[in-house]
Amino acid sequence: MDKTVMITGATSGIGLACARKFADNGDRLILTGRNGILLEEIANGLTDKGASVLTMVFDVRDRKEAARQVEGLPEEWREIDVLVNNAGLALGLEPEHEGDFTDWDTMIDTNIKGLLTMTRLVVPGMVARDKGHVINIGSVAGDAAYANGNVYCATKAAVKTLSDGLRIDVAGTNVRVTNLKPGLVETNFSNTRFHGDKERAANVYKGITPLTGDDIADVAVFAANAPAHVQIAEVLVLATHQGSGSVIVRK
Ligand code: NDP
Ligand code: 8X3
Repeated sequence: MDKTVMITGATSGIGLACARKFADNGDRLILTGRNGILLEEIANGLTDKGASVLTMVFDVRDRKEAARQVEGLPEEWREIDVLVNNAGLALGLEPEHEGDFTDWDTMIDTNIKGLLTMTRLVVPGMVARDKGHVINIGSVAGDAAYANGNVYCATKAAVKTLSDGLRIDVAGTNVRVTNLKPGLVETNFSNTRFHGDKERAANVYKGITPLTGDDIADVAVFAANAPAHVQIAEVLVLATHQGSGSVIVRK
């Protein structure tokens, strides 16, 4: 309740679900994304329900713009309590030796470097105030590679290592770090991964009841509201008929 929560990539899927769930929890929201029109629509919908929302339009890969906007936050929005590092994507599902250089760069620049940029910009304030929480959206894909997942899996393995590293580095403070690792969540993720091939994207969720963005957002809100001495360090959330990143039993 009453926390200021910054969510990156709040225009879709897990980020949007987090925006709604943290708003329901009575928190103030800083929503970031690339699509300013959509972001504004989402913010208006939440404001109509009584939430307090600020929007920021930038690409997490644009370090200068991200810094300009975070450093230019209005006084009353500067004390960020929770950073949800959610913006991210997979592009392609091909053997590593046949992958696309541009897709690789985009995943690395967004999932690793974008997350690091936001952490670097926001966490010093948390440390100075001796209060805060970083929730990184990792993935089951970061626990072990699956066939053709190579670079995406590596970016999520990096999210795990960066979460662990940050947790160690702020252990002397009251700042908490959570690596929240979803399994199969039905969002726009597969559409993006398959460059808009809707049929291929739909097949990912065939024969199994996938997780929803809300399922993941519930865990994020729970972690953020745990008592101050409790640090939910890492959570793996799988669909019930999913055994691991590569074992999915379809009916
Ligand atoms: P969606 O595609 O539905 O949402 C991704 C969000 O990230 C969108 O708002 C998108 O904005 C934003 N985004 C992507 N690139 C950038 C960027 N460079 N700068 C700013 N925002 C950006 O997918 P999900 O909700 O599923 O994905 C959210 C996170 O969850 C990702 O980190 C993903 O890796 C992770 N995840 C997803 C799982 C799944 O099965 N769906 C499972 C495990 C983890 P835009 O529309 O402008 O691209
Ligand atoms: C998203 C989940 O299994 O499609 O990170 O990689 S998976």
